[in-house]
Amino acid sequence: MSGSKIITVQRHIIEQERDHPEATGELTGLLWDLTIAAKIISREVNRAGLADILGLTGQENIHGEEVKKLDEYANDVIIKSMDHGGHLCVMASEENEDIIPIPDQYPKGKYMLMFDPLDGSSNIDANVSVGTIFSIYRRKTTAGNGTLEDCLRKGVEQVAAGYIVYGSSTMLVYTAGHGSHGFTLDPGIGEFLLSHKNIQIPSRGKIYSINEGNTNTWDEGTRKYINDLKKVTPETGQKPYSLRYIGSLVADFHRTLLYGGIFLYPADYKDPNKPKSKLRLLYEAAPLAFIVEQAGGKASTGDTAIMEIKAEQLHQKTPLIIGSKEDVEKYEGYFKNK
Ligand code: AHM
Ligand code: MG
Repeated sequence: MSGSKIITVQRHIIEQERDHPEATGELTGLLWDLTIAAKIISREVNRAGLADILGLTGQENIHGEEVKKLDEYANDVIIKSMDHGGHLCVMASEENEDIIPIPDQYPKGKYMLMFDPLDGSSNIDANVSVGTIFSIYRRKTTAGNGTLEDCLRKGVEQVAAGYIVYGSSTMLVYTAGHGSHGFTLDPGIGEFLLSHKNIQIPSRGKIYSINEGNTNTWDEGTRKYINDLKKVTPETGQKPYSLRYIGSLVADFHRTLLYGGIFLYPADYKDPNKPKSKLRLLYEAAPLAFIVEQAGGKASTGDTAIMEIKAEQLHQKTPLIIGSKEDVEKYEGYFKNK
């Protein structure tokens, strides 16, 4: 490979900003700091077994779930990597109940960062891929510390979003609103190198991804949709879809983005008057929705575009149906007619 073909993530971010003269370079700095945090987390995830860092801390996070040591570690790494750069005015993490202020001694910037430090962490002990998801907005307030109001936003207002999947290799996928691009970490040189330029999700896939153990809690539309995916229709030549479900959102989403198809985490209708969702709007659904839309796909609750939902609470949850455009649209048809 010739040297000129090697595009590091920082070169890519800088070149994207250069194409937009209004850019100040601050976003470049912010994303750069994030890639350092990602490399540190990647190193730790990869040697988790060796470092004997696995296991529960015994504490519960604000959602009442047991927290693994690596979750805390990843959360700390991101907060400490991002709090002093002068780019941010506030942060919010899936692991912290309240917003995370920028310490007094550091300058405050015009962006805010929301993140899920280590999603899918219940899989870590089985060596299954986990991931970090992030989302960046421009602040609404004008100076000083950012506020909760700055964080309660609509997905369409995102400036950038991305995820890092710690898998057979570590990959970073991000968008700043000009396509979704993927980078693979070369451990030899410690750099993320452009490997998936301008990702385009197939308009229709052959794979569905859902926790099918929850069938009895789904709405009728979802049940019928999933059932129909398994049907063979010789007239149309449709073969049954294949099921793939890792149970690690970033890994399931990454496969869906590259191969096409649909990932679903619908609401639980055990109590039909109080449907319950699992995934978080600000840390999980909205950033992945931004990435999938930039790749030509779609993200929906079944009747509303994820990107159009304004968060009312920091830890708000939402159904998430995401993937190939035609697959998601077909699902919406079933959901609305249930
Ligand atoms: P987490 O943020 O506590 O790790 O939970 C989110 C995870 C996602 O990674 C995954 O898509 C989902 O939970 C799996 O849930 P389930 O085990 O109910 O299928
Ligand atoms: Mg999560």
